[in-house]
Amino acid sequence: MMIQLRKLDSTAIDFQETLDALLAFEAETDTAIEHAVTEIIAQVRGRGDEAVVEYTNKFDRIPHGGAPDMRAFEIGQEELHAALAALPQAQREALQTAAERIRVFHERQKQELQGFTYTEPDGTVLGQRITPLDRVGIYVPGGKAAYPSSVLMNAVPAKVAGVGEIVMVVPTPDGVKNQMVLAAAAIAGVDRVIGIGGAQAVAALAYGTETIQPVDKIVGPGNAYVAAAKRRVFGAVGIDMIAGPSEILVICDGSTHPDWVAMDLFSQAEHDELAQAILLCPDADYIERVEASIQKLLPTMPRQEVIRTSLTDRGALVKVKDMDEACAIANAIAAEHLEISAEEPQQWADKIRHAGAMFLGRFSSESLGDYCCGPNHVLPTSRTARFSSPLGVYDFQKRSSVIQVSEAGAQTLGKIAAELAYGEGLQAHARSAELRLKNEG
Ligand code: HSO
Ligand code: ZN
Repeated sequence: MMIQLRKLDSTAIDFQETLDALLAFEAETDTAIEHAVTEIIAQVRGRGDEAVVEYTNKFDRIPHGGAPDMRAFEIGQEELHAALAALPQAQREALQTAAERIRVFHERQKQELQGFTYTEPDGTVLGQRITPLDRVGIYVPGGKAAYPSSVLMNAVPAKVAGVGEIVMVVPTPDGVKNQMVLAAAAIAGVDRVIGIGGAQAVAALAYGTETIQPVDKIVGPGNAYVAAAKRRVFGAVGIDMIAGPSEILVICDGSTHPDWVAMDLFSQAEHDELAQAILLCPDADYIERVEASIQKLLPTMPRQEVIRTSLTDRGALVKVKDMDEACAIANAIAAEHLEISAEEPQQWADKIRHAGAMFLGRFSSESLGDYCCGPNHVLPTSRTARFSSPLGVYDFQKRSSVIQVSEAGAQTLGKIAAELAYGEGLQAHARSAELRLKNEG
């Protein structure tokens, strides 16, 4: 069956309107889900492990009458390492190499994130200290969307940041454990893995139970229940982001093999019916060739139905005036992934300001970045690259200001502070500063 592709021309009068409609994406807030999640969180806060065990037995259909208590969900280090040892060698080595490359990249990131201090002439010392979070929870979805690569992308930066304890939760629907996910946890050095999921796992991580210490931040993707739970517990703990469907925007000058571009578009479309894959190109003939490649290659893809829906509902092949216009449109879209598949990509990359990750040149397929280049694949989606960044070491650290005022500094700063404090009507602030002035006391 031929696929009907959306073809747009940037010179059409309704182009902007069509593009805006195509980009609009808002995760629906389903009130039934909100209610269910509120109840689950309340139960876990009130009854701790007992509630977590009940929900897990029920929602994950734990076999043999369900688990009696939380201990049954614990997945110990021996089991993680056994899973790693049992992987086919090629898979184990790929996972290990990917982890090492991700680690190297994030070590670099850490070097960029140093604290500082400076001393003023009167001896006052000011600075900023960076410290890792004590405890982090990583949510890993169960079933089909359980990506071992995402375990590495979440856990490795936390480890590099120096997080004290990394606790991973992963549901085991029907009691089935994803061995590659466990192996990835072993490689990344996750401290504890618990086979629970859903809103009950998020609540347990956020508020703690008899057997789970509360964490300081919860990261990782999940279904609508998990997303709703993360939103609800935010404030009691930090969260990373609520990730939307994957997106790829390819800018091509027409010099790349059209099959390559078609497959790059597929690579994100295959994630999800709601994923978005868009091509921007100044060459109309080339767009025809990419379309032909899409028609030719789609029937060969195991996930062709997902790809078909994604491309038909949210995809587009866009004829632009020139590469400059392509860059301007790319900035407006602020895609999660931007490929610049062009002869001399750097000149165009210099014009890009908003993109989660940029893939420059025709050899940089986005899929390489998903797995093993080193930079993180957890990226801002739904146009949030305008104001947010890839997941990184900095997400597992926080900053503290450090202030050590000298006696001389207290004289000059004390007068300024008192002046402002009186202005705000805050007497105690003013007096606290003034008591340190030499002629007061
Ligand atoms: N492209 C996804 C990440 C991923 N891809 C995991 C393959 N596995 C994030 O948008
Ligand atoms: Zn992907």
